[in-house]
Amino acid sequence: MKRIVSGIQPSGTLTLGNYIGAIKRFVELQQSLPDCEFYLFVADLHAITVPQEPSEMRRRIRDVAAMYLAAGIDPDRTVLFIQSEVKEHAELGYLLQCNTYIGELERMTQFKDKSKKQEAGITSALLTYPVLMAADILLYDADAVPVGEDQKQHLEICRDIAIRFNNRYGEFFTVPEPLIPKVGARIMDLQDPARKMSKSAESDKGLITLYDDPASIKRKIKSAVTDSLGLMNYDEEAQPGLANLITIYSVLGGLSPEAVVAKYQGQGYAQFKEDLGNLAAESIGALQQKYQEIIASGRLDEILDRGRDAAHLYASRKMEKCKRKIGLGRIRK
Ligand code: AQP
Repeated sequence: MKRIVSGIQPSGTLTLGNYIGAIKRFVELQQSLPDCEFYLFVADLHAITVPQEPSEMRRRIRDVAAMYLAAGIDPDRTVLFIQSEVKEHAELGYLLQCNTYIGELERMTQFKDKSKKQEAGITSALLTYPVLMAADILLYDADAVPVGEDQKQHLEICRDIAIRFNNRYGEFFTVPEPLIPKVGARIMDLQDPARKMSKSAESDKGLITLYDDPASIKRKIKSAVTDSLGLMNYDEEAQPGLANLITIYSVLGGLSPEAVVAKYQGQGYAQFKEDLGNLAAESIGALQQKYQEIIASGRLDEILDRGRDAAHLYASRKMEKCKRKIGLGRIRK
């Protein structure tokens, strides 16, 4: 049976970018692929590669798990768990580090970007982040990993690590394929369309969070940077701000970008922005309502306990075999 694995870090307040590029996509895959198994986790070990306030992060871990369920993840079809509760992630991460080169990690765009932003010391874990991500995926023999465009490079290094390990020790890890959506793989910052919308951004002006109220959502879309051409086109090069808004409309409204352009052809941007503001406020409002229901239901811990146990069962078996392949441990006489 094919297996699909993905995760999100509780490193900030979830954004519309996380929803469109990852969460919504995962829900759609779960609905459209009844023959696949799904593993989904809250990547708290990844989040601490940069400084986090402990109490804030503990709250966010629950929030991310609840938001997955609010978006439509079915806990009976998906193993939903917290990464740090399955110790094999860190354990395999170390073993894979022994098969990864510093040079290839230093080339990672996200490492370069994040280390530039850090004022204080850059942790070694920020550099080895992609190796832990490879462990998250290879531990469960994932066939496919749904991610946004920004994670494509990390998935390529995961594939390289798996192939290298298999060449050295014999076929062992499944080499995963990235599943990147055609539309919505990279939602950009509303104030700076050259930068992706990121939950750890310094200012929240250019990002819509999944906890924003309707008035803020509409205001942020109204003040989103576009251009002075006044022409309704889907052109990411010449009109990146507008193209980003068209992408958001397209995904939330279930229309192709071309259909959105046709719908607003000949009109100024104001009407389009107003309608998009309403659409986004409605979509996020519905998500928030479901989120409140999940929190109120008191089911979250039971779902996460069940997920942890199922993930651990799979991961511990894989880990034991992996150690044997490498030659760790003793021969029993
Ligand atoms: N702007 C985006 N557009 C589309 N997809 C996105 N993703 C993130 N931002 C966008 C996808 O969301 C998932 C979550 O990734 P993550 O939490 O592991 O880390 P990230 O990719 O680094 O996400 P952020 O929001 O930018 O977090 P910070 O600020 O902490 O680095 C991934 O599938 C990602 O592709």
